[in-house]
Amino acid sequence: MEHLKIDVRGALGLKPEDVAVSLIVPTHNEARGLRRLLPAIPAVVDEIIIVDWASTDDTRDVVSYIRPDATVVEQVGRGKGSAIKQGLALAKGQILVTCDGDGSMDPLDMIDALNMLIVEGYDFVKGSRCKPGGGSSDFTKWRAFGNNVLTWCANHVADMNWTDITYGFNAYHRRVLPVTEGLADGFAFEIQLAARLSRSELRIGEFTSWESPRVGGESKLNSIRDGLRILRVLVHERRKA
Ligand SMILES: Nc1nc2c(ncn2[C@@H]2O[C@H](COP(=O)(O)OP(=O)(O)OP(=O)(O)O)[C@@H](O)[C@H]2O)c(=O)[nH]1
Ligand SMILES: [Mg+2]
Repeated sequence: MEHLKIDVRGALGLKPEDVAVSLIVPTHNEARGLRRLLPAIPAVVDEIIIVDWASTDDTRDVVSYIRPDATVVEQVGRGKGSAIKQGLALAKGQILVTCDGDGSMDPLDMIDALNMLIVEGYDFVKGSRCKPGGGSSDFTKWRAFGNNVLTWCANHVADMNWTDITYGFNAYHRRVLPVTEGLADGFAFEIQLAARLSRSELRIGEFTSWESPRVGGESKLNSIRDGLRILRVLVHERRKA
């Protein structure tokens, strides 16, 4: 596939040893999603880390068949945020990208994110389905409403202009890692991180992304339970501000 050859770093004359890119993917029973995701990862990614929580499907076999070079680790804690923190701690790259394993995200979208980090000097960029050029074929009316409410609350708390606070496709420069310490272990992790970063001196931005419905398997998100947890974390962030 031609797009696999796209290499922001190579175009700048940089080598993997200058700017290595690690991709972290949290998974729980995502064999079908990984069959779509793994073959589409662009060549600029040097290291793939799958942080798996107790999968009982073929998740591990799919990884070892399609990307035998990937590292698969068993999650130590619980929750998506905890899996991401574990992956970030293991990753060796200077640029760290997180992406869901359910096949809903197009890893090619990370090219814009890498461009922003490597060329334009951003420290953290967050994928957005709500900026022009982005979108989702997985938004029901209720999901879009919930996302808008949480994005509005987060912006209110953090005095920022995020357009899509709940989306989990993010790219970090290693400099950002200290900010992740002590953040939530569940789905609130990414929202809390976005709130903290917006109060920091770090340079943050958004890249556009298109989301498809998950390819198979089951959602781990409980809109009400996780939405309430996110709101609680946002209130906590407001008190700290
Ligand atoms: N390791 C690990 N991965 C998790 C955990 N919870 C969710 N994930 C993974 O995190 C990613 C996002 O979870 P999803 O269930 O797709 O959440 P979502 O994208 O908000 O919801 P859907 O649109 O319904 O898929 C997927 O790759 C999940 O397998 C967890 O506790 N541990
Ligand atoms: Mg998903």
